[in-house]
Amino acid sequence: MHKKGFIFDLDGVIVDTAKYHFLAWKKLAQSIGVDFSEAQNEQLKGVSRVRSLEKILAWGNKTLSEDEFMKLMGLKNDDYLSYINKMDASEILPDVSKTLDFLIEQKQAIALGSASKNATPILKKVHLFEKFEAIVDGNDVSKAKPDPEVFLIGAKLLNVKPENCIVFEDSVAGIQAANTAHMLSIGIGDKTVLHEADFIVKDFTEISSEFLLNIISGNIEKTKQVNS
Ligand code: B16
Ligand code: MG
Repeated sequence: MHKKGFIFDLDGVIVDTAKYHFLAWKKLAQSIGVDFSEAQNEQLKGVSRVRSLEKILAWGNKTLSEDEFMKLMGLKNDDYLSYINKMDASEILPDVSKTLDFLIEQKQAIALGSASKNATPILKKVHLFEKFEAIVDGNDVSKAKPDPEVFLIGAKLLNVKPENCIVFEDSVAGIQAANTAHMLSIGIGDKTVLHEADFIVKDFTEISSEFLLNIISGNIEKTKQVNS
């Protein structure tokens, strides 16, 4: 039997919490007189909470004391959690559950590879927690995407070699992390943004069982050059 490791990003792949991050960061940024665009917001996807605030402050040419920085991170997270607390299974993105169930039926190894420190409560909220053999999130890594650490830990926990792993990602940083880890990268979202991915789809409705079976049997290989 061919066993692959399928590693799913969370925000923007399984659920659309990217929109809640955007709302919470936007409000926080406005409170300190900084504005940023949707294009700039792409750069916040997949990166850690600390790095996100550092980027926002740089865009607005602001500097803060350590205490103020920590306070603003707390305020952003409180606001973000107010959205998360209202989530339920209806927020799972199209065909994600179907894909997870198909892979489980095919006896494939499944992990979560997210930068979020809120990953476990979110998965529990939408009732997907039990589907994952391993969960690697922002509490487990020291280096944020595009560093491959999160996915390499996932592969290790699944006991699958990195080159036999497949990553579903909506962020540029996450695609770069998967490529650096020598994993097959599948971008979920916009083709122009995620062009570094081996394959790009709009969402899971464009991922067929045949495609997954071809990956499992090794008929589909990496097409993109790996970052050095
Ligand atoms: P938290 P992912 C990432 O999750 C988000 O894309 C990113 O925007 C966020 O800053 C990061 O999690 C940290 O999230 O503040 O909840 O710890 O896309 O890697 O699942
Ligand atoms: Mg994401």
